[in-house]
Amino acid sequence: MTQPVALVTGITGQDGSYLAELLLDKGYTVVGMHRRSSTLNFERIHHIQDRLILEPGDLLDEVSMMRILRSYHPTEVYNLAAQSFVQTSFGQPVLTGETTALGVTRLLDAIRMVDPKIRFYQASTSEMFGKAQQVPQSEQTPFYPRSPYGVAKVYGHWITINYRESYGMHASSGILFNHESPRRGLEFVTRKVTYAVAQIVCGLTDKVTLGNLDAQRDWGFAGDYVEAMWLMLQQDEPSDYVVATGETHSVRELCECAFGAANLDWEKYVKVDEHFMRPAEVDLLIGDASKAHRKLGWAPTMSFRELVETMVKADIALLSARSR
Ligand code: NDP
Ligand code: GDR
Repeated sequence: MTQPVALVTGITGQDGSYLAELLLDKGYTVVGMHRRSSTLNFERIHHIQDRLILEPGDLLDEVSMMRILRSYHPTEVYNLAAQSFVQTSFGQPVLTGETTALGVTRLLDAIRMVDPKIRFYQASTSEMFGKAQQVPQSEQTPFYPRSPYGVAKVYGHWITINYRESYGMHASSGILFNHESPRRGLEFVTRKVTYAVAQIVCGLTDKVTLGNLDAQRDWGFAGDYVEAMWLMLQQDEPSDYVVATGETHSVRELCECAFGAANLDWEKYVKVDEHFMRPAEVDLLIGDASKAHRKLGWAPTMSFRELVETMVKADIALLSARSR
């Protein structure tokens, strides 16, 4: 039997790296699309780089995606690429729309023209629920996005459904709630906090400045969530699935847990500054993943505490190794 081929956009990101590992383990040939930059940013995939095919391409450039699809004939495409930082989307709303919204149409349309039988995964998000009127949030909860990022993702979600219904494509969306790992970008709040704890432990700083400590999120482990993406594309029928732990914690609890893991009192080190507050906030996210449990047989394996402790340990190890 020939090896299945998967194309992953956003391969250099947190999820791209975990998904690539999972697909390689399952025997796929993995083609990763990365955008050109003056400095290579393959840190997250360095350990598997020689097993991947890396192709330059951009969600802003349909031609590059057509070329990759025509060259490698993937049977599955995972669209993980996006301008994914909510705060940045307020400062760069147009770029966020071009990439995170219209980029999905460019890729879907390239697939439709090259081979509409290709199975497609869209990285949708709990940010689409935004100011949700319902808790917990499920596939039936109406969207009320609160940032240009959230608005762009709602577009990406609906255009995926539209291509499924218009052209019969096997296109699915995972409505994933926040998921984190030691590979999380340093600007996201979990990693910002765990990295700061490590810096404090190593004597490199004595504080971390945050925004809204009251925001509540349903935080899971990225390694668990990429498995749900793969499972969605193995189903006979395409669909949309919420993927979440079903537990919520505030940023304040995150601080307590992360500093506690290093035997530190968070209140001595955490400062608050307006600069990190958002023009419109998403106050409370908690997901109901019962459809994913039932239909995909998916369940998270890592608790909030384990996740935060793992990230703190990894950051302490990282900074200790650097100072040696
Ligand atoms: P990251 O920010 O870590 O990765 C984003 C990836 O997209 C990077 O590889 C980035 O490349 C790439 N990218 C950005 N712009 C373009 C572009 N114009 N063309 C091609 N590639 C581009 O995100 P995550 O891995 O955390 O998330 C993966 C996806 O899942 C994103 O779409 C995100 O919005 C979505 N999501 C994430 C959740 C989470 O909690 N992590 C929850 C729900 C959805 P580069 O490295 O060059 O910047
Ligand atoms: P989010 O993640 O916006 O949920 O989007 P982020 O970690 O940035 O923020 C979570 C919550 O923490 C509050 N917060 C801070 N956030 C950051 N980044 N920095 C701070 O200093 C800070 N202080 C408080 C935020 O206001 C917010 O309420 C992530 C991204 O991965 C999206 O791409 C993805 O779609 C969603 O998760 C699900």
